[in-house]
Amino acid sequence: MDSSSVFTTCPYCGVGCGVQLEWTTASVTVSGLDDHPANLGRLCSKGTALAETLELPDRLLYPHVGGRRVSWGQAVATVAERFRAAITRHGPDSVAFYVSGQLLTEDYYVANKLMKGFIGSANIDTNSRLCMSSAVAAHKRAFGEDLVPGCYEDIEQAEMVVLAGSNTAWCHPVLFRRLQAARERNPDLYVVAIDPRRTYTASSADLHLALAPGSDAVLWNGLLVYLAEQDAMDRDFVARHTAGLEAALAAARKSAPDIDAVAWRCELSAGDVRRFYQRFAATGRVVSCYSQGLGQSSSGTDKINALINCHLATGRIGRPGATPLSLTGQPNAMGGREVGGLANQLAAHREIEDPEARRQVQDFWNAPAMPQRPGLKAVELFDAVAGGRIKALWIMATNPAVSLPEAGKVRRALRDCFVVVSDCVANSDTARLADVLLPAATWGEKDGTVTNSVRLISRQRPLRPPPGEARPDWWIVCQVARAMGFGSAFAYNGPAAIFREHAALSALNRGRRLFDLSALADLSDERYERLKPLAWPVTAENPRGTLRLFVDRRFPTPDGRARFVAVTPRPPVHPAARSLPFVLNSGRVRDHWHTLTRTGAVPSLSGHDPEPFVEVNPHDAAAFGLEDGGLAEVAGPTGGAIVVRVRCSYRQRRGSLFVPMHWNGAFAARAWVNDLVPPVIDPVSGQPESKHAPAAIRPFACDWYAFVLCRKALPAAEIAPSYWCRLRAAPGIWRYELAGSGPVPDWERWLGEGEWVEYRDTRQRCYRGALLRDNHLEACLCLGPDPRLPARRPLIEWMQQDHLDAGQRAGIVALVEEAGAENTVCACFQVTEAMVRRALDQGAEDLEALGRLLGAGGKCGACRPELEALLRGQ
Ligand SMILES: Nc1nc2c(c(=O)[nH]1)N[C@H]1C(S)=C(S)[C@@H](COP(=O)(O)OP(=O)(O)OC[C@H]3O[C@@H](n4cnc5c(=O)[nH]c(N)nc54)[C@H](O)[C@@H]3O)O[C@H]1N2
Ligand SMILES: Nc1nc2c(c(=O)[nH]1)N[C@H]1C(S)=C(S)[C@@H](COP(=O)(O)OP(=O)(O)OC[C@H]3O[C@@H](n4cnc5c(=O)[nH]c(N)nc54)[C@H](O)[C@@H]3O)O[C@H]1N2
Ligand code: SF4
Ligand SMILES: [Mo]
Repeated sequence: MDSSSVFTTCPYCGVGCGVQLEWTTASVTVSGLDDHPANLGRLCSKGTALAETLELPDRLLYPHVGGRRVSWGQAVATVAERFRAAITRHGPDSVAFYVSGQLLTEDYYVANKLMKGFIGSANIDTNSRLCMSSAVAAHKRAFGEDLVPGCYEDIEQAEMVVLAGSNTAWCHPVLFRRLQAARERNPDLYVVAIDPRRTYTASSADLHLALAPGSDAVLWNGLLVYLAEQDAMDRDFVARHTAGLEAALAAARKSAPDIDAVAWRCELSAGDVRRFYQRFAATGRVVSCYSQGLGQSSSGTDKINALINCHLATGRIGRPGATPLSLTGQPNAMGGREVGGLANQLAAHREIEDPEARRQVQDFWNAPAMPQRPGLKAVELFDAVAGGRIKALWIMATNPAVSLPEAGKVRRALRDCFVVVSDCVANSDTARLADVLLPAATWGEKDGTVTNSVRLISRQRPLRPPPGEARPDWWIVCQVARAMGFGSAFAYNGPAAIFREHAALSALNRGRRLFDLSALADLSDERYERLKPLAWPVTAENPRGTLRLFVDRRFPTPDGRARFVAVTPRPPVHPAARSLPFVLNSGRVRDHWHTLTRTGAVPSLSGHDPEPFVEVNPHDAAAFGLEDGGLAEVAGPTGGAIVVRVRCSYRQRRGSLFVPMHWNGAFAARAWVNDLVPPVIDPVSGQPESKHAPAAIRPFACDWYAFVLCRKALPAAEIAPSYWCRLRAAPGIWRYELAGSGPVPDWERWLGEGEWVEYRDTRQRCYRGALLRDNHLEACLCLGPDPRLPARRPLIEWMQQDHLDAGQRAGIVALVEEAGAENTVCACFQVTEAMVRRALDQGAEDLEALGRLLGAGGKCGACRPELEALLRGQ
């Protein structure tokens, strides 16, 4: 049997783990790369399941125009023609690209070059606007450039780690495992989590500050005041290497004069606030990590600067174990920032507004045009699409019909614009609205580089050629550029050539900016192929890269000093109000990735959170007549409403709701959380306030509730228009959860003919049916008048068997056992919560025992925080 292996990088989060793929003609195995500096051999549940994403069921294989399959030549000509026509009639600003932090750096580089240098507009923005733009803006204000100073080793060397607005255990799991391992080695390492929800990250911390949503700036301002008052600042560092402390301190004093005021405004106990401040003041090596709980806010930039202020005040930057640390979301959000793929950047960390930068980049590209001013940022861009000002839009590797605020309006706007979509799946909510669909290669097929949270550039390498006529994104962009008449500037023979040009452009930064890859500008194809992970800057002086920035205490500002920013905290734009009494928060679950196009196809990842849900505090649930496991309608301020499953949990604050961002029209009836999020943005960064919308909730009662397990896809929207959702229960097996009012569906019509084994209890209005062919379970369904239905798991297992024995045959319809705690906790070994509880009842006392009995937690370890909580009886 032939076997081969390749070293590549995980396509999910910004931790940027190195992955080894080994394959034979029969199978592919995935493991963590031991010598990759990001993960040192570890992978989380999503990384571990990567082999299962190699066959995406809804893969887009061929170019389409107007719904019809066409050749690449025709598709490219159509795109070039429509873009050119719009530019000729309405000018370059009538077209736009909306791209993604999931493109590779080489893809991103050519897209940015085409839009800015050749079309001559800055209308190229990206989903990183929804994600990293407040961090970018805060870095620029504080350091003079978008720089993440630290490295992952800092977390291991710290004595205190603050996780601010970050659900690290689920969203950066391998980094979290590194932190937990460091805590095992050093029991004095103190962890503080700041999150209104008691996430598993928070419950694993030494101190959890469950602050009032949106109140972070007050907390950090209060810390700055405390540091000043306790004389805990590094006066020498402040005097020699910073500017602006007085103004920042004055603003902080106004909003957060003392601990009691902070406690009151943040709805925390004064004791907890004091504990946090005392620790911070007394600990030399502190790393403060931040993510979307700070960034996705109408004052996200200020919140991040308020945090950075405290590091500047104590000189805790550029030193081992002491740094602010932005945790990047997507695998290559950082690479996109390097190439300048945002509407307010030019290229290579240079600014559009700077005439010298414009001239230099134009000369370097030998470009015919150059934008003179910034372009439209994501939310404004889609406003311009809705208003008819954008005539042609090209969307690459992102799903804005789901992920942008006021997503219903985005979907309507896309219907009226000429829309090109490059994607690897055919049925995303955005792809379904495209005029031209371009099949993109994806992970496992793509060749190029990505940069993780800590500036570490790693290679993505292909394991096989793309299927059908799918092509890499850089190739697609270059084809269109050529068809538009810009051939000579886009005549690359592969990603290595693009990377060299990107590195050569960055060399113009020498002496001005820290982003500099000049030592890689002459990288041969062969060395590019073998490139090992390394962190920029990569220069003649530091040819192996640079782990930590600001070691010399110099910042890339005109006077070399870092800047304090005076922050006056602002509350969220739309507070909860009488008609919308809840604060709606949104974010991620452990095993899913964004809009489900990849992980929604993977059975082992779908069992952890099988359905769209709203997490509610049990007191609120009781007050609003909501039942755990029932359905609820959640409504937002823009008229949108969704229907999702109720999950009662004390992890949720009273007055707050949490809905995951993942579910959408391709997987559920009405579960777009962004239909409830108004398009409110941070005035500095343009990042939306995705974590805060006012909302109302009420029970959504149905006459019947059902689940169906079957082998073919069902037209669920026709069967149960008010509530349906689909997921992969096992390879080749779909699970549908459905509910409706009025007459129950005619199942035979939908599921087909065969031997139906049935059980009816007309008094209880219960129905169980199983469709057998040759004693092989084809489909089964359970229906009843209330949401509590029998367990799905035994049926899923029986469906995977070739034949049923007599006991199982009888068992199908007699299933009465109620589904309890059926969701998986451990994805690697498919261990459910119920199985863990049974093991605990049988005397398992610690993680080792659970591992021995069930395997749980023994492989990737992403479920350990949940297992630990169950062990603690939570
Ligand atoms: N499993 C998984 N991992 C992922 C992703 C994924 O889709 N799935 N996506 C990746 C991407 S692109 C990103 S950007 C990152 C995001 O990573 P994170 O930012 O860690 O994840 P989120 O769930 O978006 O939000 C983090 C937390 O912010 C909290 N929060 C809400 N409001 C506030 C507030 O006012 N103050 C504070 N302090 N906290 C608040 C929420 O309760 C939530 O627990 O995850 C990356 N990793
Ligand atoms: N309410 C709310 N909204 C949010 C957030 C939130 O926390 N709350 N988080 C925001 C954040 S931080 C982010 S990052 C966004 C993410 O939101 P999106 O970017 O919209 O989500 P994805 O599902 O990652 O979309 C990626 C698309 O690219 C496709 N794709 C995968 N690989 C390739 C490839 O190689 N080439 C091409 N051309 N296509 C490919 C996938 O099939 C998918 O359709 O959502 C944002 N929206
Ligand atoms: S932590 Fe998980 S999802 Fe993130 S890069 Fe590593 S393996 Fe991939
Ligand atoms: Mo993100």
